[in-house]
Amino acid sequence: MRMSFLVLALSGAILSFPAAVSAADYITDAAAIVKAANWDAMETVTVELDEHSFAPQDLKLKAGQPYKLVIKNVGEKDHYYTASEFFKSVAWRKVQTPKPHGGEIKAPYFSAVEAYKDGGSVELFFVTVNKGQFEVVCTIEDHKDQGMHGTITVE
Ligand SMILES: [Cu+2]
Repeated sequence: MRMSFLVLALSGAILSFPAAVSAADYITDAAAIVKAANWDAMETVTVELDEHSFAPQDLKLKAGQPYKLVIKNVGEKDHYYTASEFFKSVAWRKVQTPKPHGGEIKAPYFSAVEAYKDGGSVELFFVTVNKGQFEVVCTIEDHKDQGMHGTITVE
């Protein structure tokens, strides 16, 4: 009797624990997740940044799926795609700007991407891991209040 009570108390503690730590963490075993993923099944999703919107405003992604997310600025001002919690919730393969004059970055996580005005784009390659709904904003001046906010939902 005493034993089963202890197990119940423990499992309650374990169940409540991941939600408390996941927001502050990033995906530490990203290399293994990226290596195991089937990149032939990669899906490409493009978000266009303009004055003052994200199109689409709300993204729905599947957990465990490899993606190429293209952040493209079709506007006349520089814009940010800041999704710090989402960027900590995926396994990163790389971030690149297009060839022939672009470059590539590999990093465990980061908080924001800026795409420059008049057609600048940044390509994000990752595997979705954590489910949830994450906020996206443009942090420049009053762009968020003017409409540059949205969500990324991973199901
Ligand atoms: Cu903006």
